[in-house]
Amino acid sequence: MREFKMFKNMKYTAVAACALGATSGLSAGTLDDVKAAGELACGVSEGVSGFSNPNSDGVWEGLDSDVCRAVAAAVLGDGDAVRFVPLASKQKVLAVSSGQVDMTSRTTTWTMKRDSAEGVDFTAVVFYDGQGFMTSTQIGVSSAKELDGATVCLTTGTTTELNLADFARANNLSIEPVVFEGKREAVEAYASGRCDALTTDSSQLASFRAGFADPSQHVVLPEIISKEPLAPLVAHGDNQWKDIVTWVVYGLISAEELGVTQENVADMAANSGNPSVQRMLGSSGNTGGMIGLESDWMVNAITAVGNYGEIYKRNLTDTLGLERGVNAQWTDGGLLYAMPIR
Ligand SMILES: N[C@@H](CCC(=O)N[C@@H](CS)C(=O)NCC(=O)O)C(=O)O
Repeated sequence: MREFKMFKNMKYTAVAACALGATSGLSAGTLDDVKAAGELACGVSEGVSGFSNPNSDGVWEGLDSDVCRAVAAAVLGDGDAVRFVPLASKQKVLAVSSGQVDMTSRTTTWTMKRDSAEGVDFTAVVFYDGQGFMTSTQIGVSSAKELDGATVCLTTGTTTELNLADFARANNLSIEPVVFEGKREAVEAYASGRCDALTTDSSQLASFRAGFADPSQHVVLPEIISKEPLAPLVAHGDNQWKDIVTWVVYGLISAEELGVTQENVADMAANSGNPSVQRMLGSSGNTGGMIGLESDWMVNAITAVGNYGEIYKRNLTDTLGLERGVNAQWTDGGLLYAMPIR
């Protein structure tokens, strides 16, 4: 058996980096609440570049941040009317079900347990992910199946824990999880050599690796051990609000499919002869009215952040080098298939 550093029976209990604010309680009228507040309270991560991460000016960037902006633009006509609320993994479901935030857009995997038993609803998948492993090149493994006897850092309250246990059992490996309260603690512990490997969604591994002083000293192993469909969350029980967030995401994906971009959206709204474009942009019928919004709901969303492909390119391809892969449109062999706006 390979020699790994052993941290058996150690459980690091660092304090979560983000405090929960006061909860406003459940509301059946989130749309009215958001309008009255004049802003969308959107739960995001503690900082994952490419998904949600504040830049040096404190402006939140990333695909998940842009989904928050798109919803704010569709609902309030202003993509900047977002209050970003960073949440540790273990807080992300409760923050929605308790009404502390209006939604989360935060690398959260759609699972049956969360959807059925934890007071939240998932909306539409924004990124198809899967769990992977990263190790230091000094460890010298090239497959996750060589991790017998290894310690693996992860964050509590994530899907990661069960997946890791399943993977270890299925492959007859003895893997010691080292569990942390927050992402920062887990990543820092891994970087400082306290674990042999780090496990989480593979997109996050790419993000964390890119942030290391010398990324070439870390390797993401080839195995993907789970399905992690990531989707924004809303509280269970407010169907109109769920419809709004769901259809804004489908609108962003549809816009890419229909060739509507941040640059051409105004022109398309005025001049497109395509009935699908006309319906989405409110130049024929009133799809916005079906969900309690103005007819220009998607014009505002696309003006604020662009279509899904533009959002993906800006945040994930240009910065982290992530290809579209399974997150390509269904017309390009991927899994993105927006329900029709009509
Ligand atoms: N998709 C996973 C979450 C993955 C996740 O959150 N991972 C840890 C990895 S260290 C984390 O806290 N990431 C940073 C963050 O989301 O703030 C889930 O829904 O449970």
